[in-house]
Amino acid sequence: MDFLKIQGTKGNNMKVFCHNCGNPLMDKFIVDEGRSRLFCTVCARSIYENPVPATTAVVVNEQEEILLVKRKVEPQVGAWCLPGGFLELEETPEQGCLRELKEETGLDADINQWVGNIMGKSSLYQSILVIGYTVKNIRGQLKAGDDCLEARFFNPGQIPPIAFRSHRLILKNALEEKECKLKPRGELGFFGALGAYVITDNNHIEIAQNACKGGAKILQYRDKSADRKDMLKNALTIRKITEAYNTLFIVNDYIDIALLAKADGVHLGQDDIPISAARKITPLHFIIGISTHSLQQAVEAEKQGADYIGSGPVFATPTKKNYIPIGIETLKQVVKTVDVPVVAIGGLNPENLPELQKIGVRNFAMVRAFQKNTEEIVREINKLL
Ligand code: TZP
Ligand code: MG
Repeated sequence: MDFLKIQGTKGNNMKVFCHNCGNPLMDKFIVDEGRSRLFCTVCARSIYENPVPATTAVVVNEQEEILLVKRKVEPQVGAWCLPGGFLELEETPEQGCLRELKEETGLDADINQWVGNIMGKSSLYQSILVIGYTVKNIRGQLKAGDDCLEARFFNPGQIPPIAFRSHRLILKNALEEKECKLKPRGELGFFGALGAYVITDNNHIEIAQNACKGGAKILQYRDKSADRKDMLKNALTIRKITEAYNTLFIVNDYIDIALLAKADGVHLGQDDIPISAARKITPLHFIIGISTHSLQQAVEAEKQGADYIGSGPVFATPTKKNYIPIGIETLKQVVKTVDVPVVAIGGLNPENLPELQKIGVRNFAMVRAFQKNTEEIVREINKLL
């Protein structure tokens, strides 16, 4: 039995001292359970670590706008999210949800419907269980309070990036409910513009590290040379890096590696297995993106349920040689036609992005342009938004 250190093998946020008697906790193997648990020898019992329960409310007004609050406290100060917060001991989730709504926005409401339980990871609380509800009979005067800097209704087309994955998924669930007339959008739609979509080519780990440091919201591990065993190792390392920076992690081509590394999603090509098949073996909220090379393919990919589409190559590129560039005109049609996020790709560099911005592109995938000075380039591109 070893005394747990503050920087223990179980992570920085695990309990170190017993909350009953204050004595140091140990890591003890519990034979009956076949696993180790934190244990207090003075109290002679296991001390459990559990997810912290929180609730959140999806509030849609008569104009079909969505209520968001700007955070005043860590984590993610200054970012927008749904109203909500932690449960108090004596509350039901429904009561906690309505209390948090009142405290943060000044509004009263009634619970309409449960719309999902999502497990969230947290740098401060390790693991949070977020319980989501839609509400009805909204009343009162909108006024930011408690731990919020601002409370505002947003048109669904102009939602700013939402800080927490759990909130994005709950919002997605809520908007997909039949009685809601708002057009459902994928999780990525609520992530706001992605800006720099970094794709690795060589030096995968270094590029991932620098991309995350520069604030990349999304990173794709694309490895055309390593064997699968090494790919899995790399993917596991990249998962750790991206997780620490709250960067979405997508694996190119290989669903098995994406799943084993607990990536957020996979990027498929036109010749890979269809999205419907991929959905059967991936978790509910797994992101599936797909490369498309024409307007027709883009429309079809959306119909098949892609969470985002790659559209390109926009310009000729040595990274994908045997493809005829689709050009700006087709890309413009794609952006106008499909509702899921469109990621432009192929021959992009910081100089030609303004041209793409003019036709409404907000997500820029690049391979070569991120191979050097990754951190600076990511910052430069994300500043465009
Ligand atoms: N899919 C369409 S173009 C492309 C891929 C993977 C390569 C883009 O590479 P680069 O170096 O950014 O032009
Ligand atoms: Mg591929």
